[in-house]
Amino acid sequence: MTSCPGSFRFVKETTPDAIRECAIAHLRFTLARFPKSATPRDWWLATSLMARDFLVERLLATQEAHRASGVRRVYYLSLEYFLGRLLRQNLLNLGLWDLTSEALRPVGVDLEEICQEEAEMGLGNGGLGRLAACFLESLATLGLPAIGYGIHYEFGLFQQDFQRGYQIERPDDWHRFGTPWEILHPELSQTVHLYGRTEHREGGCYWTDYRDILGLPFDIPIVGYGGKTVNFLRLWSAKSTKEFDLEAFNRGGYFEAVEEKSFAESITKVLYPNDKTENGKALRLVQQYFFVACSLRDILRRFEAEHRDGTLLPDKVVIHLNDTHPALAIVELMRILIDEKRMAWEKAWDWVTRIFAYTNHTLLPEALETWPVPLFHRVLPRHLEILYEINRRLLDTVSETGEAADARRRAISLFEESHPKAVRMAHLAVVGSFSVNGVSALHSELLRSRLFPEFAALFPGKFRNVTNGITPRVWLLGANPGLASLLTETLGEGWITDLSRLEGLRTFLDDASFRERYAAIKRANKLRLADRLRDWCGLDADPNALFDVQVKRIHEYKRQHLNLLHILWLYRRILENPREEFPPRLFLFAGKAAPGYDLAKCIIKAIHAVADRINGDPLAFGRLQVAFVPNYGVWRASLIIPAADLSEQISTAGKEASGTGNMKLALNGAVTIGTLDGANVEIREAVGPENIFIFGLTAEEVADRVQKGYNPWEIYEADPEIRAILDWIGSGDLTPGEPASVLAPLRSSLLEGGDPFLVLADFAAYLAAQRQAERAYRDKSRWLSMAVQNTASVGRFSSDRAIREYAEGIWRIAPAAG
Ligand code: 26Q
Repeated sequence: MTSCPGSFRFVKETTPDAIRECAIAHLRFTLARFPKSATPRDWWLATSLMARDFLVERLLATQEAHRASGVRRVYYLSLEYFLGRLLRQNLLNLGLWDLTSEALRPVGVDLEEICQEEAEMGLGNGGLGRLAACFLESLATLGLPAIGYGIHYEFGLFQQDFQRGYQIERPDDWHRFGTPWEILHPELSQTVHLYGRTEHREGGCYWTDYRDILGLPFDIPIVGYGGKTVNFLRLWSAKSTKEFDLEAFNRGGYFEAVEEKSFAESITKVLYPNDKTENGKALRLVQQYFFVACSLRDILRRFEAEHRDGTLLPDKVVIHLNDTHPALAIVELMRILIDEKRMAWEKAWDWVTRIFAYTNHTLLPEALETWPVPLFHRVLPRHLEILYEINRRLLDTVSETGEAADARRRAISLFEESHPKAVRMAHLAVVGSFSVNGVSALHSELLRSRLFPEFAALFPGKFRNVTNGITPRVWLLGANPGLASLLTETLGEGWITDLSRLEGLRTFLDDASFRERYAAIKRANKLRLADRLRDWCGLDADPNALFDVQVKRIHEYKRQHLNLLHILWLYRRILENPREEFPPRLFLFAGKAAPGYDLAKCIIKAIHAVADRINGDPLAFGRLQVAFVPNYGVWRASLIIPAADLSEQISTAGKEASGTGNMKLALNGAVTIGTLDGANVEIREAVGPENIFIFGLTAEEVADRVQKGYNPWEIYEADPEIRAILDWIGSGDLTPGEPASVLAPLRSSLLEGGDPFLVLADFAAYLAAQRQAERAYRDKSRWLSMAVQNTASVGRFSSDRAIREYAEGIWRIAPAAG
């Protein structure tokens, strides 16, 4: 690291003394604190500011190099980034972790401990947001020119508490005391329009009577491993253009004057939870447009500053849409090119469809975004006109006449013929992009065959697969330092940036000393987690138990309730046959339920009820434990995942687009029990069928079963074990002191509700797979081999591999100097 001359506040060299001096300078001059009275939080902040000096220095160098060479860049547009805590990861990537740790020791500060002071940046719901964070990290590590755009939510995903086993949501006030990681750039503010009406005159179109909103950008530096490239994530915060409507105020309209400000600031107030009940909400549309409009203006401003020749736009700019959430960008760029740049429709559309690429993250029909046309018309009148024109031209491509042609037009239309009519954002994203990809081989195949068959026929070259990945710097180097050290000692440090090198571990499969160390690391990770579990849920975890882990958002399709039925099956086995021997197990759950998703919340309550019963039953002591870790996020994930033995990936086949938790767990040596869904299919190929427990219906069989009329009652009637378990859940026995009906919705969703996710259909196969896992775990040496095989085989699930595929196959961008 080079020096930063000119001010004593900046680190001059990367020695512990210089680092400590810099942190102390920040303590003094930025925070106005004496070292002797500094709190752990002060030290965290001062250390972060020290790290930030390094980041900023490299940020300026990288950005200047990219600007000067006029590189082609990718702009990643996502409504979500689940970054977690940044101090630890930034220091690791800068190569300063050990030095900083050493630097702070003489002043009595423990670096690991002060890292706990940081609030997580939880600006995401789950997989999609965390994927965006892993992708930004890989882009920087690979030295690729990329800028992320997102929203500076005042409140991230809600904080989760439990009261008597019920989920309680609290606001996530992550920004209350500010954050050292963001750099405000008021000079780069943008103004965007909303509402109003259109006027067509003099051959042009004018959007008038709109309201103005100001977008203020906050930049978060994103450092790649090795500290060379520092890209950034630009997050927009909405503000009123006028602090105060003076005219309204002078008329005596104090509240009207304040209303404007309060409306503007509501736009980026809160991250929407991934929730059916939130679908179609007006403020979410405003949020999406605000975000897209600010980002596009910023992209065009930068392009115009870097290039004199305006026709280079499609050569220098590629914009990636992380799901349909930012797909309004397609219409907004059309509007800018046509109305503001006065370009002809055909040319504008040619440019747009050379600039955008789209990733789909879901096949679930209820998760596909649509907007009611009346709402769309009110918020974005001009954009609706443009949508109609895109659609007219799209439908014209179906040249035939007759009923079949009408059906095809209805199938591809950007408008759903519902009441009221609705805009289909996925269709817009498909027609407006040159590339459409799914996130696992199976998912991409189903996109072509089930979700977009007409488009796949119309644009056969557009559809591709890029299987998701995870960054090894966070999910191995950061989360599992013990295993990371063993890998480095065994293979050298090359694995950190080339995860396929883990294959080299195969040579050590029979090496006694390696095996011993691998096993000892897993045990240490279990002890580390057991320590935390006392705090998080008051559980005294048995470190000798098999740690059986299901950590992810709570959703019916992910089938946490299938896991729960198995737990009750095991518990019944203990009650009926208290002497039977089997390996002790700890079942761990974590994950948030969307606030309006009643059945998901009922599943949480059911898991708590079962946990209370089992953990308090002396008969289960030493054999079964159940815990639900509250408030799952990146940090808790990084403590749970390295301690896991068994990874539950049990979604209904055909429903989970990819999953990324499955990759994190396998990398850390957990064996998967799972369905042939999402990336599990590819994980099986990688680790081999003998190192994974696959069970249940395939996606095709699921579709078949449903099409032939699946009836869960038949299973209930035929299987006394299932009947006993479901009736137990419905009986009220598990929730003493509460109404008997508390868990009834769970039972009835599986029977009267028709069991839409085929939990009962897969139960027998799941039990059989669990028995296999149990047998394998009894043989400690066999299990250890399976765990090592998993770590050795999943290198291809690095986000570096995924990003290379995007960069070469879709974005056509290359590493740049700087
Ligand atoms: C939509 C409308 C209104 C409000 C919220 C939303 C919304 C928000 C977030 C809809 C969906 C999401 C997030 C989806 C998500 O996380 N999908 C997951 O993406 C991962 C990365 O590709 C996959 O691995 C998972 O399989 C997929 O479920």
